[in-house]
Amino acid sequence: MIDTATALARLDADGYVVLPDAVDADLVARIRGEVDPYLASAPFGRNDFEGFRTQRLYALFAKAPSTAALVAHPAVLALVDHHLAQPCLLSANIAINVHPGETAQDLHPDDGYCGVPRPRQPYGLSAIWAIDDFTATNGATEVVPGSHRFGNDATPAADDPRIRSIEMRAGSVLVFLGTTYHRGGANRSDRTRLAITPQYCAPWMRQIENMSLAIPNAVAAAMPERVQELLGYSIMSPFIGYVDGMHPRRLLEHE
Ligand SMILES: O=C(O)CCC(=O)C(=O)O
Repeated sequence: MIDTATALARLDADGYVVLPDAVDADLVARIRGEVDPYLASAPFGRNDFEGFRTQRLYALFAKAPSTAALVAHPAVLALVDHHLAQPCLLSANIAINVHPGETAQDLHPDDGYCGVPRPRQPYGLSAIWAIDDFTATNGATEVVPGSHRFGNDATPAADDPRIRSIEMRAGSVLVFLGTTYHRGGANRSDRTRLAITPQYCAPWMRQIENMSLAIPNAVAAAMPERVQELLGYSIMSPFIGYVDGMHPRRLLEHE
């Protein structure tokens, strides 16, 4: 396992880092077992970004509670906590199953929706966990190294020669800054490519998934305290996130 200082140095230099074999095969199998029944009937995406040959499962804790171990993985949270104001939030937690024939996504940064001009500090970080091995042909995520420093006038082209395919074994995780340009790759293989992608954001930003409405209180109540905080059962000082003047965690007390 790469230590936190080395991982932070790589994030700073390249805008991304891979933590190989960060979870074991048992957890990978458990997560696959939880998502497979949903994937059996999940539709393909509704637009080119979601992917016309890609299935996505949203509100994932309600379907695959074992993904909490990925979302709150200490090695990932060490990187997230270093970069984001606290208590940061879980912006999204999505299963992405890329089918054969899928084309590459548009290159994009994940925190671009904040609208703050670049170059700038990241207001989000993303993790992409390989549940299948990621290969250059099966739709492995692609990144543009160093693109976290690009200004508004330097959006990389779809065929930028710097694009790098992130090949990694199942159980490994790619972590990148919200400012880093990346995309899901084309799947030219004959197998699907499954990933789980938690995305984290600053505590003052709106979450991409409306977590407190998407995840039932009873499901949130069963999650570790750090996951509850990430979902939004937390207060940013001095009082951002109150519910009726009280800490939102009180909503979980009687579940
Ligand atoms: O599936 C992937 O590898 C990346 C997906 C992605 O970047 C996104 O949907 O925002």
